[in-house]
Amino acid sequence: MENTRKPINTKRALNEKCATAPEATSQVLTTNQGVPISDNQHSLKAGLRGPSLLEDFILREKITHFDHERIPERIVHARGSGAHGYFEAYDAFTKHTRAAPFAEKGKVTPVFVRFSTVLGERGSKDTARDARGFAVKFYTEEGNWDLVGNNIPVFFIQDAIKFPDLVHAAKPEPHHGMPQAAAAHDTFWDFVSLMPESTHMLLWVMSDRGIPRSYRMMQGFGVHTFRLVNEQGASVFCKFHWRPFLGTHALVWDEAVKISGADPDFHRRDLWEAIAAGEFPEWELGLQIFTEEQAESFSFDVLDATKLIPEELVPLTPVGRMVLNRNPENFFAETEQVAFCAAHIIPGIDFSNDPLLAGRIHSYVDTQISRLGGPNFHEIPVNAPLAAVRNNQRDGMHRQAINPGQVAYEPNSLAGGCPFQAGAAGFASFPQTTAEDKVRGKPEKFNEHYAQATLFFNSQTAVEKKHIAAAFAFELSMVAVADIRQRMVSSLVNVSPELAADVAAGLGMAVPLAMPKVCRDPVAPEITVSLPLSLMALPGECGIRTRQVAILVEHGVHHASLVTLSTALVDAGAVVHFVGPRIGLFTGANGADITANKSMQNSPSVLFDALVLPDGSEAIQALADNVDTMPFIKDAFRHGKAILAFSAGQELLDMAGIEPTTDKDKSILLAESTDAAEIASAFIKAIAAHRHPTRAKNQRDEML
Ligand code: HDD
Repeated sequence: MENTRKPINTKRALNEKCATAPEATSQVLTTNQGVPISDNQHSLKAGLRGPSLLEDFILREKITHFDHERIPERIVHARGSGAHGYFEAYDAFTKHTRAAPFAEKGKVTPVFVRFSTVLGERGSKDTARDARGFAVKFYTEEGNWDLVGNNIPVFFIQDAIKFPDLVHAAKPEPHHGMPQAAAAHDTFWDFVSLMPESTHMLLWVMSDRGIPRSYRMMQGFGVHTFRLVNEQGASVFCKFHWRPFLGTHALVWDEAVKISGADPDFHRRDLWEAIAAGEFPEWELGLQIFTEEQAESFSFDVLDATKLIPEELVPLTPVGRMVLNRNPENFFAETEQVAFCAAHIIPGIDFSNDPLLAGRIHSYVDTQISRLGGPNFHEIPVNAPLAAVRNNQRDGMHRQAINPGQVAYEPNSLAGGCPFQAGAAGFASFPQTTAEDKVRGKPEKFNEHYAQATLFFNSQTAVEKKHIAAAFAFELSMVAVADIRQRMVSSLVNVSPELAADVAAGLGMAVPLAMPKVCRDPVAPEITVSLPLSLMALPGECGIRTRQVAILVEHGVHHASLVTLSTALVDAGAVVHFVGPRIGLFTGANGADITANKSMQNSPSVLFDALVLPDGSEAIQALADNVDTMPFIKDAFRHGKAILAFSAGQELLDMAGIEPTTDKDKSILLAESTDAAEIASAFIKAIAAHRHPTRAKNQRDEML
């Protein structure tokens, strides 16, 4: 049967029929049977003070539907945010794949993307230290292709059989249901300290990558080695990388913790507001293409998902860009009901023998059956392919398609043999030769657990190393059982004695002996440093589009300088907020009004990327008297943000104990209010540098 449903981005007839959008006019309220409802405020009673009646079908329908509104949340990645968009191929990439999105230059394929944290429940905070899911559904004319990846290119375990144990250890502990959205507890560290293959991914999660600034500012990775297969049936191996055009940026830990209180929806809001404002996030898709022969020569096994391929060995080939340009219309219908499945591939893409991937191919379809209530989840609009669906699968819970006719089998003659097998035009698995015994085991290279963890650590800048050590020390400080801490630090000795010493110092313990290694005779790694693994080592200028700038205001501010500065910031793409002791109108020194759209209570400085302290002595006096002002300024400083202080505003810096710019730190700028136009470009540059972790030595700390 032909799938007659309309494309995913058009309004469906059913939706239009049921539309009750706020802007709808002349539409009466009805029951789910379409019966107009005269009174939605009172249940049916026998007399005004009498008992409610069982016959009130309107009340019962409404309450029954409400009782069943919640569906099971995802077992992992429950907390997420999604958006629609498209992928555009830079060029035809048919040399290596017949996959539809890469068929020709400029080809556009619709996508739906869902970003997520892994551990927290559906209502948990966005800024937990965690890996982030990065799942992309491509609606191609050859069916849906789901690239279900993370913002980290490696995984904790090598074999899917360990996944339930990993997740049980990491999720809230089963006896008391704590902690929420955090790996900082005994069972997680017990498990990973007994599972040295986790070490490489631990390094990534403890690095700044575990606390991204924004979903729009993270990389994405397909993680596994996949195959690309071309029209002639020739195959190469491939790894998928998404790179954000806004750069890859992180929060600092204290900031992340405070944001989770100030705005638990921080990443969801950021994504939604950027798209709503027309600031569409973009990523470039780069592929690492390599042959089986090359793979054989590497010091690691490309089927081991705890290993990456350094870009020095196989550089990225850019093949296209992805743009997210439309927010969902309904969170539940789209973001919650979207069902990603690692099994969803299309002709031109195939699996490798990665044993982690093999388990995923089973797991995702299986989980959707219970999460979305049956085997027909592919009919939910956000999951429905644009490609026609024609087969003999029938019935089941929540079936939407009305399949006409007598025939639901193949082969048949009664329906003229339709639908018939596509033959060479259809999906055919790559005919990889297999001729080995069935075993439960793994190749020797899988036993090497530390070389790439060391590579990652050694590739970081001093600040990043410090953050990694601090994150390990923090997480392990939350572990009650000393033996677990000891075992984990003994594993870190194998990564780097420097790291182990820092973590041990942070925990007030001696550095233990190195944990014995499983792999006695490792192959020497090809490289010892890979700069793309660091967020800070390579220079990158990504501008200030969508960066949030707080300008403190009070009665008596110097109005003209703020107008000049904010105009320059907005022209450069930043979002400027006037933040007062309350929202609403303030009168500037010249009598002109300025409206605060945020208050220091509803929006503390952790929600902004940069801070401006205004001129105007009356305003500065009032701000100095306000209990919220010093924490606002001190946090902005502590979190390495660009700060600009005009004339009298510099007194607030003094009061906060912050000394102005030194050679080391070009991010605390002082200016006369008359120089607002001149200082704007230096301030924009300082904001574009994202964070300034190296503050002056005589201040609170050398590296933040
Ligand atoms: Fe998974 C969800 C990513 C290993 C089983 N996974 C899920 C999501 C992402 C990933 C991004 C959320 C998709 C969404 O937004 O709806 N998972 C990964 C990556 C892995 C990985 C990058 C390793 C490379 N996962 C993995 C294994 C298994 C699963 C080994 C099981 C054997 N993952 C699931 C799941 C989930 C899931 C239980 C929960 C909800 C869902 O699938 O739809 O089936």
